[in-house]
Amino acid sequence: TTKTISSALISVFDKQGLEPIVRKLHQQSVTIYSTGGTETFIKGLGIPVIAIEEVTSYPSILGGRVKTLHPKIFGGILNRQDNELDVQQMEAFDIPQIDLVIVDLYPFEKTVASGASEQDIIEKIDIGGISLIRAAAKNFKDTVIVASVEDYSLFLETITKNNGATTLEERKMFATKAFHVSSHYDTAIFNYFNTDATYFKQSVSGGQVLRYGENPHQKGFFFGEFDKMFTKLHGKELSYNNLLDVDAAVNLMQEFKNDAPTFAILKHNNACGLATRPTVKEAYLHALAGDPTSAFGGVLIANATIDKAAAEEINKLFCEVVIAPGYDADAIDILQEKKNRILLVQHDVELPQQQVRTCLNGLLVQDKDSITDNKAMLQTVTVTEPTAQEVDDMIFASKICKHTKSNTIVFAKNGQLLASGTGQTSRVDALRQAVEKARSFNFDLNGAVMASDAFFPFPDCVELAKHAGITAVIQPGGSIKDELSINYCNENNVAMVFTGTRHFKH
Ligand code: 93A
Repeated sequence: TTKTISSALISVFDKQGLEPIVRKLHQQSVTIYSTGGTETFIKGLGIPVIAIEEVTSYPSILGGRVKTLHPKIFGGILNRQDNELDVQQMEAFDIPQIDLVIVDLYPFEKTVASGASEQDIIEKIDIGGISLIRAAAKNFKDTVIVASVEDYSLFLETITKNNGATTLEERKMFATKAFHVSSHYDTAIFNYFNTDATYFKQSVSGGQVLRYGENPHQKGFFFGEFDKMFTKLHGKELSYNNLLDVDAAVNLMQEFKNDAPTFAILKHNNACGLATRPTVKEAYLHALAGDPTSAFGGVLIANATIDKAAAEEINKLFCEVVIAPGYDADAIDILQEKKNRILLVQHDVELPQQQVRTCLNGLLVQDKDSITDNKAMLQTVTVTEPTAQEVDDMIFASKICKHTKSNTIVFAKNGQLLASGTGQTSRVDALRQAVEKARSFNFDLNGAVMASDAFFPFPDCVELAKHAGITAVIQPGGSIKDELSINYCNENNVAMVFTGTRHFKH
């Protein structure tokens, strides 16, 4: 699988950096074929080079639009050396073998960025070069492709190390890089053409044009297979914000999948109500009680079939979306009464295990936070032990915490979210917000538990919590000042457990 390079086709727009490669190839007695400008450049170095026109017996025509696009060139690149018929045809048609292709494409993006005219930009759509790249990359078993100036030094290193040869592995690696170049190039061309959303709609398979983005002045698109995850029974088209809430809701409810009937209400991607109860109706009512003000216009999700009794209650609320694994027929009748309300049946589909978002001029990719806090991982760090009910509530609260924007503090009691502080710049602010909210809805926090998505840097949080009535606290631990929070809890008969796992969500 190691192949020595005997011949090369070089066609580059930017001649910079080419000299050492050409010299190296010449040193290794490689036959070099080349196009117009590149040929002149190589000749200028005093190195023998064969003009492409000599191979094709055809001049470069149409102002250079057609120069390498010829069966003798593509035959030389694409032939399979282990295929008898290919070998025969190479001979019959007098096609020269081409072992190496070096291409640097017309600078399409640069030309667009320079504000050039449409005509100039169109001329910079490289056809022959991109075809050479694709052909050589496709035939990586026999051919080496260097598709970018950026790979010159790697290529030089490779052939120097191997004394003019390449391994199959190396050729495949160069092919992979080449397809990256070609796909990026075509994407740039597509983006240049794709100036209006109507065209986008017709041309991008799987891309769904949304009415707008997060705000009416922003365009928005969804790429995904929504219908694989949900059956939409009723309602208007989902908006960008609906989709974000549905995503948050589905991920949150995943945590309660195997629990008793659980109902959550979300606003701006955070749970404002969540409860576990023996029936869906009760779960809904206790979720609603968590924050009936925020629930208005919310996204609702249940982990169990919505029956008529639950539907009758839900119907009293103005809400955007209802998600459940199923609905009783009479429940659907009720929930369909509001024309716009979106009803989704959620199918049991695995979600991706990685998350992607734009960052600066690139992307951030990470594994999903797949750790769900459970009883086995709790380590009691106080003299006071939490009660069995507190342990249940702490796990419950911590699961909500994980799906709420940081900094987060969650209060819960008897399988009900009482209040949370969400997306605050300080933990103590999140806590104050949660206390304030709980009080405004007349919740008695005595005997409630507190969950925190990250450790307490100071003991002020446990102090405030204690004063509010909290009797047990769950948090990751790991602050250098943990001891201060632990001491305070010990002096004030508050139980505290560490999970060892932080759950930031930004
Ligand atoms: O106009 S093209 O699309 N037609 C072709 O047949 C062709 N073959 C190579 N452009 C073509 N190329 C491109 O020419 C290469 O990708 C490279 O960017 C450039 C090198 O031209 P020259 O060697 O004349 O400077």
